[in-house]
Amino acid sequence: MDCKNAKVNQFVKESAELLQPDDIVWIDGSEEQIEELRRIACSTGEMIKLNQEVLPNCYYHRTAINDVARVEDRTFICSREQRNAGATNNWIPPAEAYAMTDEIMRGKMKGRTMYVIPYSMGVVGSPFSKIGIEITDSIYVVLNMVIMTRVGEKVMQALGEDGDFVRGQHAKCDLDAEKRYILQFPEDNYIRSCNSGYGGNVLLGKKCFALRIASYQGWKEGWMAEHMLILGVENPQGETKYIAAAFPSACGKTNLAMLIPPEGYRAKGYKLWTVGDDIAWIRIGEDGRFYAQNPEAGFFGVAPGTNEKSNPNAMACTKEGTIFTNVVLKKDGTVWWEKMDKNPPRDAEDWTGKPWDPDSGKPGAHPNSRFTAPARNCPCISPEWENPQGVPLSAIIFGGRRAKTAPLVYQSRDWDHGVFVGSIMASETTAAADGATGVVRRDPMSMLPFCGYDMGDYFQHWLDMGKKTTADKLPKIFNVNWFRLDEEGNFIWPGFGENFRVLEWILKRCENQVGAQETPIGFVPKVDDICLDGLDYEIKPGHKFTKEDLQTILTINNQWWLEDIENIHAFYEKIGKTVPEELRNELTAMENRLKA
Ligand code: GTP
Ligand code: SPV
Ligand code: MN
Repeated sequence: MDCKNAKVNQFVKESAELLQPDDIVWIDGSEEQIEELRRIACSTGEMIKLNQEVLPNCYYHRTAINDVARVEDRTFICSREQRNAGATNNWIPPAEAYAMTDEIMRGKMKGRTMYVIPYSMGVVGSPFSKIGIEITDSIYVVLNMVIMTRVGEKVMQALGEDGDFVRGQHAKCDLDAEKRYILQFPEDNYIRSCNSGYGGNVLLGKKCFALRIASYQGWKEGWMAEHMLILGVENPQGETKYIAAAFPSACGKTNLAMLIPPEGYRAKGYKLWTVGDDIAWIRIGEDGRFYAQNPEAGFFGVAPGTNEKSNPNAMACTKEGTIFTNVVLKKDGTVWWEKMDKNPPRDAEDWTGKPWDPDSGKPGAHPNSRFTAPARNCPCISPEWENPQGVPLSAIIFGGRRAKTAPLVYQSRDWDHGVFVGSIMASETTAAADGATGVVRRDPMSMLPFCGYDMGDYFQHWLDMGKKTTADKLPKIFNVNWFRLDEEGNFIWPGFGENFRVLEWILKRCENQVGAQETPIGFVPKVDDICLDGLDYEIKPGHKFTKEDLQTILTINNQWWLEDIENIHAFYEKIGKTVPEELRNELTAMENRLKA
């Protein structure tokens, strides 16, 4: 590929000097080149070609056993001043970070090929898209980027001779967990990743660029990069309203983004459309409304728990052109994961490549095993998903995984209160990141691991965005929790497709078509306003979900909330002086209402 952009050529040259590869290959995005890379990856064992009759163009990959999730404690925001990374991010001064990783990465591509991937986040050539160049020595990364972003020649053309881009360098090195670093340099538009081969650490367009770097760019340029799905709900009159929702990793974004409404709603003519499942770039349009765009082109989805009942649309996405990572590999060249169906395969290999005994009590697929599937495969992909302007938002939803305290759904009183609701989000940790799972931690706007600058400044940016338009144009802000448990640890709410019942209430609230109950934390539905028609769910054998159960998960327990408030105070203290006054006042006001 002929590159006329001097800055790109310079970056490639510098990278080659550092990494010392035997060869340099530019990814042009052609089917021939991609096919050749698949062939090489299969010949070295990096990938396995799956049963092409059942899963055409699908491949299988295993990561190293010590390299299965994002590594938050090894992820750094290398801003010039520590104050700009803020108290919730790890920080190393940029000069030190470059020098340290120069040492780690020097010469690490000797005997290897260096791939140069020009990619666009967002539709190629749209004024709202941004371009990146990723350097990598992993064919797995190249093939994933081909699905997750738009790559190749057309991107170079859009970049032109002088266009600017985000520089990303990835080298697998020795997959040494002690020398694994995921570094973002927001002021330099630069990303470095070494000693990992796992998704979120190495597909640099995703969390590193489209969230950490882009959130910083959005702060400077007056827009927002958020860890949000985007969906459209079409009503029987054919009107579509759009919603964006921020849930932490492995807390239900892909599932909500692709849900199938319950039968009763479908019969009336309701439809759900997927715009994106993980990241939203949000700008204010000329009409003053908030427009959300999905910068990605594929889904890097959690495999376990995905099945024909919970998420048939996601299952359909994975039938062609998909890469499966760390799932069970069956003898017939197909794949399996926990809860795919009730027939775990015998004679299969687990995610580590060992023969797997389903009765061993050990999972066959890693809990953070993933599929990488093209968005175009999605049966409910929105006709608007590639609209470069994005889609206008009626509502923004925050949500976490909370066994107690947070009700099924509540609405904030106004924008500023909504920002407060996002800032106090908390969720139990999941397998999507290294470390203990099931621990409740504060995760504001589900951006704790992804915000590229100071969290207090980020809250202020949210407040400022609200001031750029009039109240009637602002999306209404809600909070949901699908994960309330009973005393025995069963999910009380049916979740998945049944979440549509909550979306209906949310959209009715946006249109002023339904009332609500005012509580110390915000507006909660009256129990009769969440439609339960046709719902048939057993919380546990012999206990069908009833209106009383709905009442339970809609009731605000002041004591639980007051306990939570202690933790929120501590979190705000940790962020420090940059927490906006408005949010501190909201916290005091909520505390007073709860004590009253
Ligand atoms: P990331 O890709 O890590 O950002 O995750 P995500 O937010 O897209 O989460 P995803 O939709 O993949 O769901 C993660 C896990 O939560 C899966 O095991 C799902 O089965 C489960 N899950 C999703 N929605 C629901 C729900 O409504 N109720 C319950 N009980 N579980 C759910
Ligand atoms: C997440 O962890 O939120 C993901 C998966 O979407 S990863 O790309 O690994 O970050
Ligand atoms: Mn995610």
